[in-house]
Amino acid sequence: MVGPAAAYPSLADRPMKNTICLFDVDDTLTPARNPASREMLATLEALRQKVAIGYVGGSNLVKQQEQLGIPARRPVTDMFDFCFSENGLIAYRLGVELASQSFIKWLGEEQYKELVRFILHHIADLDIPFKRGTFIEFRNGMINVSPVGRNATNEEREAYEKFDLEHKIRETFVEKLKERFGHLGLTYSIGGKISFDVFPTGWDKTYCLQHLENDAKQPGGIKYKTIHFFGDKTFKGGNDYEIFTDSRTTGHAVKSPEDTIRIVKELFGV
Ligand code: M1P
Repeated sequence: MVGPAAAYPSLADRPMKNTICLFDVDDTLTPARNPASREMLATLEALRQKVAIGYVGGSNLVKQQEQLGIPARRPVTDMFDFCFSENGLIAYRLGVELASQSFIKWLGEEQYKELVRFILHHIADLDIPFKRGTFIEFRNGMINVSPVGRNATNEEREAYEKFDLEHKIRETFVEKLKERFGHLGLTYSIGGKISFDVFPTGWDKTYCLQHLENDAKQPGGIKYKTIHFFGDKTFKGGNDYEIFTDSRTTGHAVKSPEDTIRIVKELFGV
């Protein structure tokens, strides 16, 4: 999958055309916030000859391009049949964007401003070893909140994560938000190392499944009878939990990208 696009059978002509494999990104396809390996890219390419493939990530498309597209030297939207960024709030099928909703439209400007005011005050008062920049990242389907700031380097991310686990900074922060904004119907998901995602309840990774269900209703669309999902944060409270336990999917808990490759090879003989 490095360089120009390989040829794939059309979705209707894949040998297992009613099966799709959906992958989480961080620590499932790539090390967290780092590029995919050549072996992973080759495995995905081989798998795409047999079944439909897609990813469903909490992060935005820019980060998925960095982690998957750049190492393959291709647009990430060409590498998968389905690309679901921000849990599927940004969605592509065969490189074409599908209709999506927005967090800000759902919440409204006034309530959003109140939420931002509370978050930034809370972060300003936090006594943590260091702070960087971009404490709130505004995305289409969610906001991402980071006490240390999204501009932290890889080294700073590791250091912050250790501090956070020991001092429960994010956990306490989320409790306060739940207390203060319980009426808003928001979900807080600690999916990564330095931040947590905030989105309307129900807009977790299961959100992307509606795009697959809609596919069957389109002319020439496919009914996906078997949806394999691979993720590392499949435990309760992890951001893969809901889709992993959903009755529409067959869930696979993985420990690392190498583990994902092993399971895919065992299941599909690629
Ligand atoms: O994909 C998991 C998470 O990855 C990032 O988290 P962090 O920077 O804290 O490691 C974020 O993009 C987050 O939105 C996402 O859920």
